[in-house]
Amino acid sequence: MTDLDNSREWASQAYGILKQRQEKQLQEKQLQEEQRQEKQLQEEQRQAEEQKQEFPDTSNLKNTPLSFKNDIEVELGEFDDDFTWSAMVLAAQGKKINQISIDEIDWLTKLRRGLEETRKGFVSELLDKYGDDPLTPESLDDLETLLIRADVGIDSTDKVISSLRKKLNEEVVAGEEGIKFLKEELRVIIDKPIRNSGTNLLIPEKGKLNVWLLVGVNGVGKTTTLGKLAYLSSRSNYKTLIAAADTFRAAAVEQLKVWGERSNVDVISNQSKNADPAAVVFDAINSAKKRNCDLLLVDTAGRLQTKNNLMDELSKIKKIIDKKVPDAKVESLLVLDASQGQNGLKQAKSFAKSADLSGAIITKLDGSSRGGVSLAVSAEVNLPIRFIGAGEGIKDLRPFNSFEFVEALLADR
Ligand SMILES: Nc1nc2c(ncn2[C@@H]2O[C@H](COP(=O)(O)OP(=O)(O)OP(=O)(O)O)[C@@H](O)[C@H]2O)c(=O)[nH]1
Ligand SMILES: [Mg+2]
Repeated sequence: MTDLDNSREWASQAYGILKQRQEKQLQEKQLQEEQRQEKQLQEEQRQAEEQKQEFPDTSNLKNTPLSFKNDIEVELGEFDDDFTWSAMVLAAQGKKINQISIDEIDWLTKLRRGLEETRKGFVSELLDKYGDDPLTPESLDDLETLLIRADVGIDSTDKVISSLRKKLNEEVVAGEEGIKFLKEELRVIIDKPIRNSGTNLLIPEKGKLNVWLLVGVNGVGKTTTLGKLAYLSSRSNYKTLIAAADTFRAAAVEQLKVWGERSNVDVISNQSKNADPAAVVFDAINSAKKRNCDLLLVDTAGRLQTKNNLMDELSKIKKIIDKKVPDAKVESLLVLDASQGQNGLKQAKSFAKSADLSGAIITKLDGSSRGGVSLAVSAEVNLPIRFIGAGEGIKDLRPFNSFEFVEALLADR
């Protein structure tokens, strides 16, 4: 492991490598574009020759995949504080300079900025206030306030603060050391359900159909998250299919089709009004089997846990999957909106009771002041967090990494 504070040099080298790599890619792209244009010109000239007197047929222009124009590669920004911090976090995880990508830097930058509201500069305030002075019971109170304010939850906060108090009783703890200790304690809490699940990273299992159901109450970001997951999985070469099983909301299918187009993934739907969600899943499984798919992503309607019929709907979907593909690897992922804080935690608890959940996805970590709810979900609902979302763009979702999350949550700048 590289010391976070001694990694500026590392970051500077990484920046140089990434910049070179990006310039090379740009040159290659330009060359490809020139070749493409030249070919197109030749083809147009050939066609013009052939159709001299004919009226031009423009019908095929409709199919130009304009949506791919949105898929612009991330640009490497300035070598600034964001870059340095992101590179340092990657270095601290033992990543080699030539292993890192612009996407990773961009994501970490977004995550740290997204959690800014949660952090509210408190850590730097704390460090400014106490500097390297030993932590006092008073500073512990400040820390406690931060954690509660960030919706970390009473249980986890108590646990962390009492460990720190214990340490304080035994030895002198400087401000920075206290933060380091705090980070470690938070990681232990968040990693526990992940370790218990036996799977560090949720990825589709090869050789069988994986079915991931996205469930959660209205508006938490299920459909958006599914769109981002489709992109992530198809880009990672998993054969992916989408089932539009939210048949309650008229616009849901259209919304999914847009996401499907962006990631080049097909959407199985039934446009008729009040179609049975389980029937859509039935059709989607048939298509997935025929196409030998690795992953079927199922979008479901916003379910209110108080409406039992909606929960019944979910178990009906599960029964269909069990019956049609008994050896499928099924994941029920609860999508939670971080900005809902303790409310989200309540939803998680009640879903966990009625739906057989296997993991959680936390969305809208950008611009929320309650990102700490992720810790409460781990500690109080015992759900492994599998992905986190911090933005509305297609690349704004990443597999969950507790080290990066805690570093961003308690970053001191
Ligand atoms: N800022 C931000 N907005 C998000 C994020 N994820 C989703 N959203 C926005 O949240 C809103 C609701 O997202 P949807 O994906 O439609 O939510 P849903 O859970 O499918 O909603 P229903 O289908 O109505 O239950 C949209 O405006 C999304 O763009 C995120 O990570 N960050
Ligand atoms: Mg939706």
